[in-house]
Amino acid sequence: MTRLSRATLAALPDSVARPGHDPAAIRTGIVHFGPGAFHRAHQASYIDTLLGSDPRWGIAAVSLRSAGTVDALARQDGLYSLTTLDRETGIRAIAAHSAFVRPGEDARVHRLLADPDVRLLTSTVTEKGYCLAPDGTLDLSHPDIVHDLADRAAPVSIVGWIVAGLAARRAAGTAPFAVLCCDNMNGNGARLGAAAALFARQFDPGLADWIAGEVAFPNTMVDSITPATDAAHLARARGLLGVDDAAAVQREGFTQWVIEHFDLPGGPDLSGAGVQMTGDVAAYEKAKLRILNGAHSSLAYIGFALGHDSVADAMGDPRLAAFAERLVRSDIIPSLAPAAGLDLSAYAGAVLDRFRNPAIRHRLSQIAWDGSQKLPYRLLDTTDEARAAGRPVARLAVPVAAWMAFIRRMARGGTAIVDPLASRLAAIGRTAGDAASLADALLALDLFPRALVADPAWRAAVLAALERIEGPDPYSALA
Ligand code: CS2
Repeated sequence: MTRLSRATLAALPDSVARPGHDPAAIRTGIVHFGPGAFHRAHQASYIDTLLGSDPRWGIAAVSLRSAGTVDALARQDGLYSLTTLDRETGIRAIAAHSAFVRPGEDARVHRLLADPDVRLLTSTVTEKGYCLAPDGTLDLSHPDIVHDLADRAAPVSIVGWIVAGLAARRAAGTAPFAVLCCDNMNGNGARLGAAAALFARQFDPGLADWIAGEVAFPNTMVDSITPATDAAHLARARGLLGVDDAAAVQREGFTQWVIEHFDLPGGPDLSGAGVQMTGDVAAYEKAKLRILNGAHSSLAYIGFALGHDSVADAMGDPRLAAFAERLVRSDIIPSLAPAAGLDLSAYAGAVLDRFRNPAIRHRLSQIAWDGSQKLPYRLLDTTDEARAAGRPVARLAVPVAAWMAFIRRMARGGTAIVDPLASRLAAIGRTAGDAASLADALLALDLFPRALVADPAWRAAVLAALERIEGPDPYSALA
């Protein structure tokens, strides 16, 4: 079968929405690191809209780790389909990418980052891709950072690349690009900006000061539930398009991208493309991380213990759905300060409804991996604040205990754990004895806030929940 490309675009069925611009006419104004499914389903769909009125903002897709996606995009002239799955299915052909850079093509990345026409650098490299320590600052002992400080011309980390690009621009007198971190971390832009400045400070304090003073790293909130592309989706896309599409993505219809105001003279009109620009993104970010991602991770770990496979399955289990609702309303919302224009209760209701979307098969395993990176922003910050404020912490302990049970089950079952701490987690999961020794060993990891670990009430709640989850009636942990 032929594949999606510029040549086959005109022959797609009428049901497929087309780009509002000529895909051959776009130029490169954005460099994106990590062109995985979430980027293609989210940021690139906004940029595709923007290109309808301004062809300068095509995206150069840079992959630092694997060539598969950039090669698939290149073979299709950058075209791919975005299917939205709700009560009705929608499909749209996207043409937002103008260049495709494989791992190892360092000279091309250097050229792109130095190009005065490139004004934005965006990234979705997942939480662990930023090489941050548990306190959120750059981990100078991370092997990728050690490598990049020793060989600054051939970085392997996003932080190394950002600083290499900014150093070249400063040396050439070119205005800096702005950096939009699009991963699910609290204060994502501020953290990445501080990481870049700290990296630069190791060898050039003047550059570090320039980065801190001149380069915009706005915080962002990104949201759209995007299950990984699987064989079933590739087949569905083929059916809807009549051609093959190896870069097809699927997501829910809902999408939101909120960015803190930043100055970029001559930069893209993102708000015209549906992005919400705001003075205070922190309230949105925190609400989204704690309510949506916190509930997601809770459903993933507890759902796994109860034998569910997808988020919709987990929400179809009345006892688990009721627990998620109580967790969100009684434990998570009280940790969020009221914010202008944000009705937290309505937001929570809408999020839980989105989880029920029967048209989406979002595997719990996709959410469960990288727990050591996700738990802090999603659940532990909430819990530690509840502890400090004297609010109950017992229910918030249940998903953490379920994560512990998940790690043990994976390790004992011989499944390779996906997590930057994989080898330590696997060793603990394989060798720990009773629930108390499993909990003790995992709570010694530095991802847990010290004050929380020292709180006897929380520790006892984690242990009680773990014993129930690993016992004959895991539902009893939801009581
Ligand atoms: C999910 C998120 O995989 C995960 O951990 O919780 O990717 C979630 O689907 C998105 O943040 C929704 O915007």
